[in-house]
Amino acid sequence: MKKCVLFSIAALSAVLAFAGDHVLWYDSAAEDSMKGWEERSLPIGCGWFGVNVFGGVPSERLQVTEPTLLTRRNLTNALDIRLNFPKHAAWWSAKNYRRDLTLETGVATVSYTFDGVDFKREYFTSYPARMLVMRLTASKKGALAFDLQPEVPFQRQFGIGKEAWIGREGHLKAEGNFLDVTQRLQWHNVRFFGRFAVVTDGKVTTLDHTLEVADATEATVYFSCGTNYRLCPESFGAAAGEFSGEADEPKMRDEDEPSEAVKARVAAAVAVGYDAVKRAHLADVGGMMRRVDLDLGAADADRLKPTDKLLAEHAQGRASAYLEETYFQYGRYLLVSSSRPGTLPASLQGVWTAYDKSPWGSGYWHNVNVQMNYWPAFVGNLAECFEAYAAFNAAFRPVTRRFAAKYLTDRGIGNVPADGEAPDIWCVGTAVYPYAVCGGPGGHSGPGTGGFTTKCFKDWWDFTRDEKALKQYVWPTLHGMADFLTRCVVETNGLWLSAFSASPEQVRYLPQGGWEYVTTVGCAFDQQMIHENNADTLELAKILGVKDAVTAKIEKQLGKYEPVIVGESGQVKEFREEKKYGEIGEYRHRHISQLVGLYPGTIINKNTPAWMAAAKYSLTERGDESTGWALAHRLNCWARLGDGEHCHLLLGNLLSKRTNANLWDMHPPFQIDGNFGATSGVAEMLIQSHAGFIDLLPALPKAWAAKGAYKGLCARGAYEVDCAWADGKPVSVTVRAKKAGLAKPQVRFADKPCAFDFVSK
Ligand code: FUC
Repeated sequence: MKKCVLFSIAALSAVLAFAGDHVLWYDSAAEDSMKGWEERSLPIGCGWFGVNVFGGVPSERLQVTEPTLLTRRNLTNALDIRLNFPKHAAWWSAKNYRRDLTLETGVATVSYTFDGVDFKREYFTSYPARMLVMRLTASKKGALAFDLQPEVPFQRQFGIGKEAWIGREGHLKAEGNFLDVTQRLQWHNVRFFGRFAVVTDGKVTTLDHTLEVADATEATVYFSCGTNYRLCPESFGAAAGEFSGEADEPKMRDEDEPSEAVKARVAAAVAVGYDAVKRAHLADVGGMMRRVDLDLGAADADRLKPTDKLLAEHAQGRASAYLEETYFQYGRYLLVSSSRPGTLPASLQGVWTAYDKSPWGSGYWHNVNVQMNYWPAFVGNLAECFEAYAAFNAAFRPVTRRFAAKYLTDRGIGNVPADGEAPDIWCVGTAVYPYAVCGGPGGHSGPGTGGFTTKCFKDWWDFTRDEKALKQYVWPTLHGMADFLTRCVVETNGLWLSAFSASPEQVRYLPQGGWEYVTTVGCAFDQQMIHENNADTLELAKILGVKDAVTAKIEKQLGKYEPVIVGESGQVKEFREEKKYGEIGEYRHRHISQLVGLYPGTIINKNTPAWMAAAKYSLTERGDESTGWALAHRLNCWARLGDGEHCHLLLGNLLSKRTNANLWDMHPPFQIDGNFGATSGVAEMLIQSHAGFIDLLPALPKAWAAKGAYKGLCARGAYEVDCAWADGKPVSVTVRAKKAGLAKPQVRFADKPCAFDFVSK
């Protein structure tokens, strides 16, 4: 008890205000550098665009990412907003500095005291208003003064030929209370428009490209932006990523220029005012975030510690349940902030990049990364976040039809669809960008990438039983992929094996030096994902009453894919040719592609104990050290194996070795998939539902066993589950049907039926 005395009243009241919520907070600003951006800036976002808050005292930097602002396969920093506070140049005189982000509200604040006056900046990005709102206040009348000064980074002259892809120009125009930003990126003819509007009780002066606010007590700055990007098959280009030159690259249309829409949004926000815009934002983000509560028994004292200190303690072996809860909710927060109906999906960096050329172009990588982004969506009660990916996938699918044909032709597989046949056939290789699909499977990743993708769609249906989504997206996506995958296999000794096959990015080191990707026939990744896709498609065909050439083919081939083979070491064989574990490929490769049937797939489950044992062997040999997302995939797999201690170890490794002070996951560099995969991994520790029943607390570690609870995690069959536990056993369980007419599900704990309250709809 005595210890409480150590906490200052100010710190305590700050905590009470956030009771129950999860807050990232720091007692210093992020350094104004790439390192500061990656490690310490705080991300807010509304799917349409993302913003990183640095929180400097003399000069605030708010870095804006607009996900369609690409310079040929490279997402680039859209804008840096500077708020300069000339009167606070002596930043070291600032007291009580705090910078925070509350996950349940999506509001970031920066506050400090200067010359006895309390200054506060509040920031949020509203999805309904498509707006960044900056609210600045001073505790003393007229003490607030700042300049608003945006900068368009990385401008370059327009070029010709190979130089054209970097051409970028930006213009600023300040007039009255408005400041407009126009940009043009040459390569895809991207036109960007952004508008700021300042509403204040002080004076606003226009100076060149700056708005100066003086003698104010409060000021609200609204900012919205957009581009002329259109999500449709034509935007993916005639050559769709075959790198054949500028002529084949899509160009956006001048007539879709976004300025009128942006101006209208800003005018609407100004008209309704700050309170109304904020209310709508809180209802939106709060509504989604508060669907799920997780209580792992966090210590109140941990709420009082800055996030970077908690993280440092965690790395030294003092696990913090509060940090673990926060990290779990952060994955949900990042998805809510980066992927919404109507926006682009969450990319490799979500919707945040400050780079000129971001790592892997901030693309959508289909051999694990983009799927991982959506693993927490369904179990985490955020199904609508997946709509952005579903719409994106629907837009690029038609473009891949000819890649599917080319893939089959190039490899002499036959089965090439004739014109008019197989209207929804599609395929996916690895990289897709907003303006390009980079070919079909091949190289380092086999056609199983498609089954890996359709798994998300099957989960969408399973977790929601949303019939509209089933007809509009789920069925055509699975069916078209089944059409492709059933053609990719050839009959070999009674089995149907992927004629070209590659376990994503597995390499073989050559005796003469160097390395090559391992390519083969029928490796586990492809066979498992072909099996899962085909089985899922057949299940849906039965629901929809469809019988056609594709389902006939599946019926002929399913059961002959041999998705799992146990090898001489007792491992799940990654390659058919392998006898002992690790004979072929890197022993501790980051990808665990031979285990995709364990997670996110379902064929390796409690009903297949021999395969579970083999999966455990392979996972153990693969090791607990890897890149961020690779640890997250391992975490999900260990949860499926029911090993809570191993899960907790991996969660610890992620937090202590692959997590920045702002809790962003590090591949390295920053890649958001690890955040999302970690969130789904924690959920998998607490609830699973892939084996025909709801399995409660399947991988609860000792550290969380004494007492805890969750509310609102989801299960297949369209149920929401609340569960409180003590001494590692459920003490109160409620299952709510999300749709009318659903039957009571089977619920188990430790393989035995478990009592629960059922609430039908
Ligand atoms: C896959 C991974 C890499 C990286 C890249 C973006 O290719 O193998 O590790 O995450 O995607």
